Amino acid sequence: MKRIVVLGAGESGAGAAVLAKKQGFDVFVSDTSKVKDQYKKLLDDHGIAWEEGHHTEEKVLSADEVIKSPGIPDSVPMIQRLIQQGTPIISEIEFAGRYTHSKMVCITGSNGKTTTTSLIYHIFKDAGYDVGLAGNIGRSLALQVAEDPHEYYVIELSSFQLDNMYEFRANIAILLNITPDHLDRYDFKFENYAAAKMRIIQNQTQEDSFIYWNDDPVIKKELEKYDIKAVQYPFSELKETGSIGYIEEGQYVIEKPTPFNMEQEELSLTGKHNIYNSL
Ligand code: UMA
Repeated sequence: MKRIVVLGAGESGAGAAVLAKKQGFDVFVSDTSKVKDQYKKLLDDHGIAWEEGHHTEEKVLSADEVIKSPGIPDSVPMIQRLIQQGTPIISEIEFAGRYTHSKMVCITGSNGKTTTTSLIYHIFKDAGYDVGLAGNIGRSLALQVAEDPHEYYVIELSSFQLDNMYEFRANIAILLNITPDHLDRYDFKFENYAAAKMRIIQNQTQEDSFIYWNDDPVIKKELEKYDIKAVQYPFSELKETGSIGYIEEGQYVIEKPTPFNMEQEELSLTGKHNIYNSL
């Protein structure tokens, strides 16, 4: 039986472990700190073996595949050992993506992603769609795929989650902005962090959509490096060449794929940043 080791027993790790168990893997969870009671209970309820306070080397290094919580940096010795011995390391989102055919709406960016994720989820929910809210916003995608599946997921993705994503495909990818953040996890190189953010479009096909802020100089520069397959929907505050979403005469205007207008005043979110988030 394939052995999956989950490192970190928080929201991300505990959810990944439940899904792995349901899929019939030999699962072991390890956390260097004390595990919160709610996650201990979740793991125990599913008969999943776990440890706290340390990572037992032989139990971790015997994994066929490791699911790493986003809060664990690559620099920790156990991760370095796993990399050295060639054990594949993936994120919980990558793992969850293998066991669902649901449509994925994924939001990343340095700022505004929680607001935008919440707003999209709210719109889907109000429109009557079967939708789950997941990711960096604080809810495990894997746990929902295992126990409470939905037709659509609206997922906030941090750069840490994107780092260990390889095959996962975002049907709709939204990139709000890229400004320096978490650089300690990226060798203090901004380009490494920007590259992590751009992973949101990897694996997108012509059937997918890519929505991004047209006026972000960093995104603009990054876009030149990629062969983008998805249909692109750039937005900007004001109407400009290329943008399909903008503000004009006090209205939100969306040109494509379905023309849509809305009075700016009708939206309860105010402030400049929320113009971008709303677009
Ligand atoms: N740990 C080890 N070994 C180590 C180091 C840490 O076992 O060497 C353990 C810690 O003791 C801890 C766990 O690993 O118990 C770390 O887990 P985690 O921090 O990834 O915690 P989770 O509760 O699983 O939360 C994670 C995200 N945390 C981070 O990215 C730091 C949550 O985002 C996210 O909501 C959750 O998964 C579900 O997807 C939080 C966050 O701060 C909100 N995100 C950052 C941000 O928004 O700026 C990126």
